[in-house]
Amino acid sequence: MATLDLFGSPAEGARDWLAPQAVVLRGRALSCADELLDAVAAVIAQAPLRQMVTPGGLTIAVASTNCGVLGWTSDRRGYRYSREDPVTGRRWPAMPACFAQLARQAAADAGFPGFEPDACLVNQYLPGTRLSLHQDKNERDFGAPIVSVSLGMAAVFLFGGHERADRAFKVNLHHGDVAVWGGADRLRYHGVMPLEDAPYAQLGSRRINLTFRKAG
Ligand code: MD3
Ligand code: FE
Repeated sequence: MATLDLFGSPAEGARDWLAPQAVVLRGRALSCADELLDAVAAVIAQAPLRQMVTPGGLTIAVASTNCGVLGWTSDRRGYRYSREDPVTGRRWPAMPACFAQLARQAAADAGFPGFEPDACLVNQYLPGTRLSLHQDKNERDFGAPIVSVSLGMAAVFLFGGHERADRAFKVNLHHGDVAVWGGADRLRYHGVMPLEDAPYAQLGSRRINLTFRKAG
């Protein structure tokens, strides 16, 4: 397997193209990371992190919540986007302004102007948590890109092809990195290797990933 960035944090400002329409903007969120983390805490206070269940009845290792008009949920009835948080019965917390601004600007930097996300999935990984290879296909319109922001502990991301069996390559994602992918690369398989425990300053032994989508 080819590996991008084997050694430590890459240079802030670097752009690592994984495919023609998939790029990692290194350190793109660093200048607003403290504000993002405060906003994450406020979202979690209103809509707690929870481990969802797959339609097949398996508990998902990643703990999740959402903000924005639409939130991604999974239960025995299936995967879907909903306006209400099934745990609280209320609407998901509003998307913080700093989230929307970063997602919009990062998408534009990567060649996707006009991205207006209506959904932000907040995923928490603890040491040992992994996310198996999957495609993101619960959204209505695959024309919009997806923007993902990594905070806290580093992770090894798996970037695959359009078939589950296609060879995946590894990409290290660090605190502050922002990944954007769309167009022909929107439906690639991807996942996250089991997280290693290397506590990160402000977050301790946690990784938080924000995934911005146009879902509705
Ligand atoms: C896909 N989350 O919630 S996003 C998910 O780190 C999800 O929490 C992961 O997959 C996470 O559905 C990964 C990061 C990402 C980055 C680049 C990609 C996904 C990508 C490029 C192509 C396809
Ligand atoms: Fe995904």
